[in-house]
Amino acid sequence: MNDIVLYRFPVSGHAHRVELLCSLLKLPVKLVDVNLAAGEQKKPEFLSKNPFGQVPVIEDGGVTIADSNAILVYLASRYDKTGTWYPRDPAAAAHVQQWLSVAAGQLAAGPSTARGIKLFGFPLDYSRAVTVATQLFGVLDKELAQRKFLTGATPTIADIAIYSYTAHAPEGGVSLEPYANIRAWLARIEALPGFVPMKRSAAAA
Ligand SMILES: N[C@@H](CCC(=O)N[C@@H](CS)C(=O)NCC(=O)O)C(=O)O
Repeated sequence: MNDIVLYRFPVSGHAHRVELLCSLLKLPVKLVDVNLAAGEQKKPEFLSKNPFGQVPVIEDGGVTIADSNAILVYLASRYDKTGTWYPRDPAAAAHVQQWLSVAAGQLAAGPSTARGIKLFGFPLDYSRAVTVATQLFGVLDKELAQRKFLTGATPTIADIAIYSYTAHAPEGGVSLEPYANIRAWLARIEALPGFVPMKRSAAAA
């Protein structure tokens, strides 16, 4: 199998979730760093891969896919022979999709945005981001009191999509101390064979 090319930014949680799934599935991957600070993602060559001008994007043979959650669906559907990472059963698949929507919704607007404001100076509303993060983590902690992973006893791409920005929430000034079930779940993911971390950034003051 040829390398899957992953266009990423080393401290992007959206890109990390793709790198993490590739590693867990033992897929050969070539990482290509895109210099977001220099605006490389808005240059015509990159826009031809993703017209929204964002990482992550993958190229797999002749297939180009943008959007982290779409990439997770593609990789699990194509390469996970066990069928557990993105289950085919309609109800199980819908439960996974529910968390992918949370990843693109509350996780992006909450912990990810708070981190973006603290680390990169995004001109966005910090107190709103913290409110969304707090609401999300309250729900997540209750859900994870009931099962080992987000949709059941084994991990799926739902867990991978939610993992990176949750684990790095303290970098955005959102503490995980109040959420024992979330912290136990993060540890379970970090114990999976093939787990790779995202580079830590200095925690926000
Ligand atoms: N919905 C997209 C969001 C990706 C995203 O927000 N990427 C950020 C890095 S974390 C990016 O490329 N930002 C650069 C820009 O928007 O110019 C996904 O899930 O892949």
